[in-house]
Amino acid sequence: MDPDLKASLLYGFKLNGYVVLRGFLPLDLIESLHAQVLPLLEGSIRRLEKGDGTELRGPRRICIDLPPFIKHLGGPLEDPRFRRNPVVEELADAVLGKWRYGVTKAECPLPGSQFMQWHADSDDEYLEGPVRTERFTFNVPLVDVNDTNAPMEIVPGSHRMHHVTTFLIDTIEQNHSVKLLTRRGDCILRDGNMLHRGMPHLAGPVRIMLDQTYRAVED
Ligand SMILES: O=C(O)CCC(=O)C(=O)O
Repeated sequence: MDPDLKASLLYGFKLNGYVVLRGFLPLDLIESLHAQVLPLLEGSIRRLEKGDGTELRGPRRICIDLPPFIKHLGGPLEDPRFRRNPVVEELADAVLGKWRYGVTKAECPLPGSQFMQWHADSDDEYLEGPVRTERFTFNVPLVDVNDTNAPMEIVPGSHRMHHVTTFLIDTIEQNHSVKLLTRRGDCILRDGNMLHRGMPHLAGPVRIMLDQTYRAVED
């Protein structure tokens, strides 16, 4: 990767806890990923309609665990530009040092889904150590994301503290949050410890967003 671009991306990531990579993946790849995930989502919706809520992260928020499908279907979801993107992995090396692959999911808030609670993707064990980037998430939105179809909202800089009293965020005078509005091909890299939440889906296509996470490996 160009060293100036790398330095700029790493600086943005360190400062804010995230960077948006504009026009990072080609449209034909995004379209083929969407064509592969849509029938999986339709299956999940049918299961939900029959009363199976096991894929729900919240009301009308489906989260599909992709590896079992990738194992059997292969296809675009196996494309190294998503699963093992060399630019993403070069940045993961710089941020995490030694790492392993984490989850591979599709986050799909359906029409009618509401605000999630603010949260960080960290567990109790993380709270016992120093604040550090332990989860590095590569997000690939498969549709254009605007104000109405459930953008992710984040609090820049919030990756630099532990989150144990997150509920207090609703008591402060102003929260300088940012909605991540993206066009197809734009991707996001974020520190899992940064506060974020899904916003309501009010109109437009279902917001399908892929996650490929990387986890730091402690020596
Ligand atoms: O779907 C979203 O916008 C939020 C996803 C989320 O909260 C997460 O990946 O932890």
